[in-house]
Amino acid sequence: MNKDVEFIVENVKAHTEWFRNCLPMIASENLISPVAREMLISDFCDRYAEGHPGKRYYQGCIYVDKVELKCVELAKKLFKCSYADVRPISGTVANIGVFKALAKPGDTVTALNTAEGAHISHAKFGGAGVRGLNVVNYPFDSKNMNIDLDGAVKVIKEIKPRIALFGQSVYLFPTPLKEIADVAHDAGSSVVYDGAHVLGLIAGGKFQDPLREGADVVTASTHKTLPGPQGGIVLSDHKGDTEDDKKFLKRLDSGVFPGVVSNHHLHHMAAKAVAFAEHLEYGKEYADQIIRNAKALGQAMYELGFNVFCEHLGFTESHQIVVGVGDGMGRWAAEALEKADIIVNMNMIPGDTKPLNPSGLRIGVQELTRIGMKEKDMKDVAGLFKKVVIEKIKPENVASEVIELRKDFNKIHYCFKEDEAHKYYSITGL
Ligand code: DSN
Repeated sequence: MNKDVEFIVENVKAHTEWFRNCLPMIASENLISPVAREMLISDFCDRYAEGHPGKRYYQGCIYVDKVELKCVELAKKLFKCSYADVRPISGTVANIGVFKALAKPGDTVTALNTAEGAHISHAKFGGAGVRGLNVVNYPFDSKNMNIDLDGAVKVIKEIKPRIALFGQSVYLFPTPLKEIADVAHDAGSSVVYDGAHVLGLIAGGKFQDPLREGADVVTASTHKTLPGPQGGIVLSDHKGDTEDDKKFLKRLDSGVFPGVVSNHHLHHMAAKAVAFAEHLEYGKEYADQIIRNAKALGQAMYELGFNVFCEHLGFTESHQIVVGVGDGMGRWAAEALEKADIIVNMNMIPGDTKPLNPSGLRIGVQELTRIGMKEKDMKDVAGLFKKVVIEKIKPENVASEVIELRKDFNKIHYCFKEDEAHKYYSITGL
């Protein structure tokens, strides 16, 4: 190896060792299972397979096709729908593909503002802008940390957007989708729900079910509460049973390929298939424990004096809680916690205007749940947050307590071969 390669390997190893000993609480991350990880390092990672199984532009796809057909079948089963495209390589790519399918440059999409929880791909400066779309924001109810229902209905009736887009990255409570979808359809809009953060909760039957509540399309990434590989997905329950509906599905299909991917990432596709199969088996139990843990962490931090949002609503119905840490103090808190080996992200909260100097933290418990933590452990975690953020104990001194707590959690749960995670110790953060 030369010096550059040694440098890269050393740093990946150092990162892995760090994450084996820390509390990873970024709400958009998770650990894939041992079998899914094996798929990522398989020969699939070296190959090409544009198009669909049986209609490829390349030879050599005999086994790839079998896996991809299984992946689509599992996705349809898991999400109870008739259409699944497993090729998008990220949630943002899935969104841009759907924007391409359902809107033209110059059209308008309605969505929440990023400062109030929307993903950057919903914004003019992100994916929506890439497709040349104008974005009009729904009003936000910051007391209840949710879309303002009456305000959103008014905006949709007035604007008649090509796409009424929903779903959030700061996402505590289900969107009142049932109440809005009919209005959007009457306005001639397609209803698109970005379920990236809550996909595993939806599949586990513990959050809202957007395809049953009026969404024409669900887009998502596949690696947050759904603990799959980094990647994206497009889902719909449109059946293609009329000529117009057939055209709708054809547009969705070509929005993804050739719209936004040429070769999809076959190793990620195989790992998605494993994650879907495992979630069919364990998803209900996993989603249930995630939400219990998030509520327990909210309660424990609240009792320790933190400004945990939405106490009046039980803090959360998802994997996240949001905590206000004082005007412009989000960066300080996140950096101090990092020094204590507690990994979270600073986040804007309603009223903030500076993304790099916000006043809140977004905290996710899906990965701690994945390594086996339960409600009682959330109390310990809350205590560590208090030491760093409220008592302002030197974070480096708290780190040893984090390592001590983490010591008992070194398995990946809610998947097959959970006892074989040790085989991957050199390449996983476990
Ligand atoms: N920006 C990511 C998040 O953390 O929510 C999702 O892509």
